Amino acid sequence: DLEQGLRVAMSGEGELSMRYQPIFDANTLRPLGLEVLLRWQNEAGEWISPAEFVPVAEESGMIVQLGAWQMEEVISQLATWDAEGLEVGYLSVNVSAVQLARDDIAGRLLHLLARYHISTDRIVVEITETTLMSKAPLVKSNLAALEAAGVCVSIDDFGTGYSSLSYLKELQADYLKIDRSFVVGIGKNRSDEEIINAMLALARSLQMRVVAEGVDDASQLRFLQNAGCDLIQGYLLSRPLTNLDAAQLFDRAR
Ligand code: G
Ligand code: G
Ligand code: MN
Ligand code: NA
Repeated sequence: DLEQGLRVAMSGEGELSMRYQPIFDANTLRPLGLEVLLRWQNEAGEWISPAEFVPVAEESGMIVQLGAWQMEEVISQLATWDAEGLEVGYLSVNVSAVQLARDDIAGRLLHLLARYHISTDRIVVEITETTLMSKAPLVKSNLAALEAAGVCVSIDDFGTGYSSLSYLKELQADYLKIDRSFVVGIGKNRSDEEIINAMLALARSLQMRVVAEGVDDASQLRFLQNAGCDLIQGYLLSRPLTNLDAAQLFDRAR
């Protein structure tokens, strides 16, 4: 089954890999950073979505080992890019609530950043609204330690969970990501457009920068630029890339 397959993938080499989706300045359209997205191609050659295997990894607790492995991989990748003189900006990494609740992820990350001489503000930790509201002591202490060290925090899939606005000011997150489900409504659904405007106003008043996700056509981009959105991510500007293609994109943008 999936759990057993994932166990095999984690013990071996090559089945698990990372893709990097660029995040662009909404106005200049220069790439400013990369979101790290996990990919799994199993022994049979099938691609299994993280939407499918991350929950399995969470339920089994494997996410702790998986997340720790991934963190090491991406920090060393960032150090390699730095050594090559490539300015890829920041890396935005999805971190599961289970990882935050069961692992000293803050200590682990800060240790890696020190070892590879990378400044803390070049890492963005993406969490969901549910994570933000967690009362688990380790979740709270991890987030506080990350924040205190200058690691950035981003609220992913914003507007799709049980948002409690009071938690937004408690954490002082740096970024808010407007979920794709609102972006698809641009030009089609007046209430999606109004919700996006309200999210932008809220973020502005809390001094958060806003990333719109899943932007896949030019009219969506135009709407978001006019509405004052800061950052754009989506297939219109770039799909998730291999490390080599991501490096090329930033090389060209120099
Ligand atoms: O990349 P894709 O659109 O297939 O991702 C599907 C879902 O899996 C998204 O919700 C995304 O946040 C999540 N996801 C992708 N990569 C990672 C990862 O490295 N870690 C965690 N925890 N979730 C991820
Ligand atoms: O939950 P999270 O926001 O981390 O999920 C990000 C996922 O969204 C990535 O797996 C990525 O493949 C997917 N994605 C990114 N841009 C687009 C887009 O423009 N259209 C669609 N359909 N999916 C996108
Ligand atoms: Mn994300
Ligand atoms: Na999202």
